[in-house]
Amino acid sequence: MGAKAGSDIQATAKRPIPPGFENAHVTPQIYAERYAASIRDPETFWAEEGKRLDWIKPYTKVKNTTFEYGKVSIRWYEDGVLNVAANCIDRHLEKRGDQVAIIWEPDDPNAPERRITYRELADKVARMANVLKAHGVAKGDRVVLYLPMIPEAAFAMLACARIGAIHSVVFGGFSPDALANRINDCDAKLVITADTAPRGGRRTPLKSNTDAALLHCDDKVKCLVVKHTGDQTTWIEGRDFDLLAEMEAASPDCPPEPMNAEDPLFILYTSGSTGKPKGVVHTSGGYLVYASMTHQLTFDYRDGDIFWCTADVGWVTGHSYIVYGPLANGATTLMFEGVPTWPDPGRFWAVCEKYKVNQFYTAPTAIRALMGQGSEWVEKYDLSSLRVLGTVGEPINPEAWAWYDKHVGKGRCPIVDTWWQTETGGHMITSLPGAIEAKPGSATLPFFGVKPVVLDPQSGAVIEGNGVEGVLAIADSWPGQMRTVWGDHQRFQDTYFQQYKGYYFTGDGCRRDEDGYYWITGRVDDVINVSGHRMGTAEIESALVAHEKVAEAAVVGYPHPVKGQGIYAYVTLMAGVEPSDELRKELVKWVRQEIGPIASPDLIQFAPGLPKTRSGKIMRRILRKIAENDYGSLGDTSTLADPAVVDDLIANRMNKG
Ligand code: 6R9
Repeated sequence: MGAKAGSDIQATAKRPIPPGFENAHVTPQIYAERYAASIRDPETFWAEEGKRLDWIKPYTKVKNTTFEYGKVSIRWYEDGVLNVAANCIDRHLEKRGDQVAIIWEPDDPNAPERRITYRELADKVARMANVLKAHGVAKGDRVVLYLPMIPEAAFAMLACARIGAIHSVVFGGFSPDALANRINDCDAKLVITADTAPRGGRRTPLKSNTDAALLHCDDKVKCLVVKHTGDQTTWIEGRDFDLLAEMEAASPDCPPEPMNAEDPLFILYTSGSTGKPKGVVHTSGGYLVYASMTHQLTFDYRDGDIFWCTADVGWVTGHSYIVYGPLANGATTLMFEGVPTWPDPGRFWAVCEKYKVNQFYTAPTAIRALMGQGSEWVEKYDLSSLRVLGTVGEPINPEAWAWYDKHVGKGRCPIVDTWWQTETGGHMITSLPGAIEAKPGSATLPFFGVKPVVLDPQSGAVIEGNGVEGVLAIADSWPGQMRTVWGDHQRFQDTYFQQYKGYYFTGDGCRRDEDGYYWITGRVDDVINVSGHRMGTAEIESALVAHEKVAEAAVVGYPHPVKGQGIYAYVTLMAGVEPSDELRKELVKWVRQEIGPIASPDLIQFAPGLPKTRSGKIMRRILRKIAENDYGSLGDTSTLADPAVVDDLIANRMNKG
């Protein structure tokens, strides 16, 4: 990919902002003025925004950041002292103690829902915090959460924040091995899990997965178990403890620990282009300022609104827009345990109707899956409460956008397409309901304080002007930025600041159209985006080669109608092993066990050889083209050690259109 001249990039039409947003938090004029101010003088801008939080000791310094490779350091509000849980709970009690903070909708539509007020939230979180303390968890210790989508997941995050412990949530779909790796990487003292996690009528055995994981961890790691479904589990006396029972017995009084703005709040593991997931570290002050501000402005959140983000708390979207952003703003946040298509494809809309949801935030993959089931599932429900719709995780194709707009939003709800990453903490490029006109498929314009730049992928030179294409980087820091990779600051610098000196490199390609709108074109590294989830191809490859029958593996993405990208694996077997459909199934099962169901290959092609350069590097470009069924344009194959392997790969390709 190189820089392109403007002429071949068409500017699509903007959709006018629907009526009713004249008094939005951000209007076109406010956006223009405040955005300019945020770039001109970030110090003053963020000094003001920092006041949205309650500080135990106010900051006097605001921004102290450098992107200089070798010296990368990011500090915001660095002499301020606060407590994140106090900001999400205590400060709301006087005004809205009886307001519902969390609505919980269970997987089973016939089971009772839960409504937790801010006062009840305060009680639960303090009790859980005291239980953690009683088990020896102190400020700075790591706690891993491996939980269903239940309010206890939010309580646990906030309980950690209250005592200054650092949480690391591991998505319930990850395998015991993946869980063990994360527990060990951050050296966690304790794991909080549940007996089983119901989803779509099935149950994931979280506790037995945890048992399996803990076999690979230090004996000292304790396990607190939420008895959620009542399913039977094994129990190891002295290691396993009944969390809900201990909370009952604990004191409801737990003073919040004063934390420096730069003390870590959480670690969240994310896939990169190398095999080992990175522990992305977010800290307390800047992260919460940014999560709170983006939640309020991107969704035009107002007091009394019911906000629903359908993500899992195991991903950053759940952290920032189910828990921290909404609760910092005193919002009512909906937490859903189920899936969009169970018991039927009307479930999302039934939930919207039931709770009169005002803002609804989901992923394009869910929209595509529901679109495929027909609009009659939407039409059955009263969706008149909806005001703003959002998407996140991957580019949204214009067909899915149009369907979402017409059938869900009835043409009266702005759609915000929010581009951001685990690393960025909150929205970076997004439309704003009352201020930025949408274009279907474009994330539109930068949020306050964000300075995107398009770089030439080869030279790294900044490409100025509109109607251009390149890789997306950010020129200066913002408060929600990750601070480091847990235990490996060098890796942090190498991953994000080495290739393009002086910039934060996002790993995404993008174009900026004639109107200055940003269009994310997808990852430019070996990361693929499957149903809005990031997967490192290297991770799947190392799982495959760990199988005794596999000699070599290469994994690439290919276009998938629902998932966005599917996982295509080329596998070379050990000498003497015969390829078979049975072996394909065995390998899929193997990867599910090693990493988790989200990493299951969609297509496996057995290949006698992989295309390699003479120096032995696998030529992924060629494998990608074949997986995309686009082998007519393989480009230069002259550097291949053995060009004949390509013919075999094409003849036996699995995706025939
Ligand atoms: C929040 C989240 C980040 C990667 C990112 C990009 C892709 C996210 C997008 C989008 C196009 C959007 N991505 N939002 N691409 N339009 N609105 O998803 O974090 O899991 O870390 O993934 O997802 O490729 O680099 P994360």
